[in-house]
Amino acid sequence: MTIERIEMALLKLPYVHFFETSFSREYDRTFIIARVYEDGVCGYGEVVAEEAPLYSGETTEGAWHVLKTFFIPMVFAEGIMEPADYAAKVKRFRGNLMAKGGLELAFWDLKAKKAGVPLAKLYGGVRDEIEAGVSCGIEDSIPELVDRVGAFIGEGYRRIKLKIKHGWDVEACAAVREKYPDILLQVDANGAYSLADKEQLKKLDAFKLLLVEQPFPPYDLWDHHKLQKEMTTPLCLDESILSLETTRAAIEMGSCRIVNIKVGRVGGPAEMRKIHDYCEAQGVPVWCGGMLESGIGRAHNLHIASLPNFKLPHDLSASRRYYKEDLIDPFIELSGPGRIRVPEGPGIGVNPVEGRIRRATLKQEVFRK
Ligand code: OSB
Ligand code: MG
Repeated sequence: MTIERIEMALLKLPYVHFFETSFSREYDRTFIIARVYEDGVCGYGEVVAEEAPLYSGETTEGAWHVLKTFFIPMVFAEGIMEPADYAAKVKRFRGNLMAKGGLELAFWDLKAKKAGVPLAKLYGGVRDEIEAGVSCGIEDSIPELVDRVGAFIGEGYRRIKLKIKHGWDVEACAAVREKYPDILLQVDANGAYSLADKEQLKKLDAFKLLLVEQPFPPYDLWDHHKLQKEMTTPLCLDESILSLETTRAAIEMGSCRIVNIKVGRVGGPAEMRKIHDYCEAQGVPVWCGGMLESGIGRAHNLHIASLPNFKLPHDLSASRRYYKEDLIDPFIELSGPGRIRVPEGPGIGVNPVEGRIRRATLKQEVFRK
């Protein structure tokens, strides 16, 4: 058997509610779905690069280019069929981790479907339900934020993450904490601050936060160390965690005490696994971050979050928190207060709906040997 064909599609889906972070307000999500076919079986992956290089240096069009020009031709030229083989060989190319990771995910889905087992089983997952969480963007006003948090709590979410930036940090935390003294609460700055803001950030220690995520830009590991020394709340890194090596540097330096793992940001499941195992050995808990994925990428994340060291609640919410018409059947839903079941079918365990994918498609291309 060989890989018969690989398809890429560029999709755009509108959000049910805009999503604002320290760098932008977005109303829709543009992303790539990769499909790998072997013997009539199709593996699905999602490339989490965004349209603009704000969260990371990657973009959807850049990812499309490197997949089309380098990674997909490599798969055909070298007869690659196994995800581990793909991960080892694609490493010769620098960077472009989201592009690499999206295609590797498709290989994993394919492998699990051919074996007739859910991906969680292939990965060695240890739980059939994961702890959900919701990431709340910046709103027009604090009362609107508090209302929105209340609505999510009403739906059953138990862990809330607030996006913060200059002018939307202490006040936002204070308002949410006052109304909800007991919820699990954390914040994410997406690198908006610098060490000059140390005294402002230290005020966040007053709000019993689970963690403060990525206060400084991705490469400022040493400044994160300096801040962590002076804060009681654990720092957690997201954008800085790009490989096992950057994770090791961050932990050895004391730049964070918790790690956010996004499978796309680190270049795919093989690297995700190395980071997971290293953190576990160090006693550092990890949790699964999200990139507002469609149901395809989110189903992948559910399987990943079933691994043993994914110990804190995740940025994994139900389909309808993100999209009116998610791409999968059935939709992802809360299975109990603050929980989501890991899908039980083969592979990602949810069914992508081709008609919905087609309706959201901006462009598409098919590749063969
Ligand atoms: O920093 O965690 C982040 C979404 C896009 C880019 C970066 C981030 C996020 C989120 C959304 O916080 C989490 C989710 O998918 O629910
Ligand atoms: Mg983050």
